[in-house]
Amino acid sequence: MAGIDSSSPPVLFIVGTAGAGKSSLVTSLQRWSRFLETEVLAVNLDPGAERVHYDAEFDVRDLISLSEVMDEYDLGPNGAQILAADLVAAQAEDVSEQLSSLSGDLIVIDTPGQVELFAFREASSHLIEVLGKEQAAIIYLFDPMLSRSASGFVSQMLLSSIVEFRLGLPTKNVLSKADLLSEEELEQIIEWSERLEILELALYDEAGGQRTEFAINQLRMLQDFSAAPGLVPISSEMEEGLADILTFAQALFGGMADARDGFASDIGDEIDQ
Ligand SMILES: Nc1nc2c(ncn2[C@@H]2O[C@H](COP(=O)(O)OP(=O)(O)O)[C@@H](O)[C@H]2O)c(=O)[nH]1
Ligand SMILES: [Mg+2]
Repeated sequence: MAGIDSSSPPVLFIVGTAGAGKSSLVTSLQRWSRFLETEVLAVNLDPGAERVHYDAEFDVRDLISLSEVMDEYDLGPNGAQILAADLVAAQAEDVSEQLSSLSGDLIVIDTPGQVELFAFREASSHLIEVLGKEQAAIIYLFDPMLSRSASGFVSQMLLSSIVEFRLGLPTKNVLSKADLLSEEELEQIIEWSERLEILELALYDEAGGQRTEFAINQLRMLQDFSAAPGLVPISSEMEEGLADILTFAQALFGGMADARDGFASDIGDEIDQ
């Protein structure tokens, strides 16, 4: 099979709900890394993207055009997105062959607008399988506005865990567009991510006992499994927190260019258990 061999760059899938800032993060990671000695290659797997602002080494829109899918199969935009995701998967071998010919330090992959198109279609698991699970991880973006309420925050923790479980890849949660939050809001959200008992109190105030108990019990269990706990604030706009994403990748894959061959991740092992 045409899987990425061990000399190919590791892969970060950028995942999150619609408008969470995925495409912007790919753009700013690429722009920012140009000032470092790290070559970040961008890949677009969103057939529905109107336009992207990064230089894509590979762009799925070269294979599949959403408007053509709509015309050919007589579908509206939603149906066409779903079919397009499946059409991409049918070409997973081709896609992975093209990606495996890339050389650089890190591949960052922009995923379709709606998280379920990436996480819940058979397509993506197949693509990840073909690309090679050993060298891949997820950056999961939290929406800043939704994160301001305890229930919104908890919902995203649960959703991120579901995506992690579903795709079976180590996952790092990041708080997207942190520049849109006040200092107090930011502090509170970070505290929630670090101290479950504080989050529990806030959720209790907002949602009452029964819902809180349900959610907190789930989170407690999930936390025991989390490979990379905590939440890192980032801003693509201000180019803040991007180093933390590279640090996560480095911890996981070894020192990128040099130590990549030594990657036999503890984190990956934990997830497999
Ligand atoms: N203030 C601010 N806006 C952002 C940031 N990142 C993305 N956005 C905006 O959020 C909107 C959605 O971003 P996009 O990257 O297209 O989201 P996607 O659907 O997840 O790919 C756009 O209007 C972006 O300009 C950020 O770090 N700060
Ligand atoms: Mg996008």
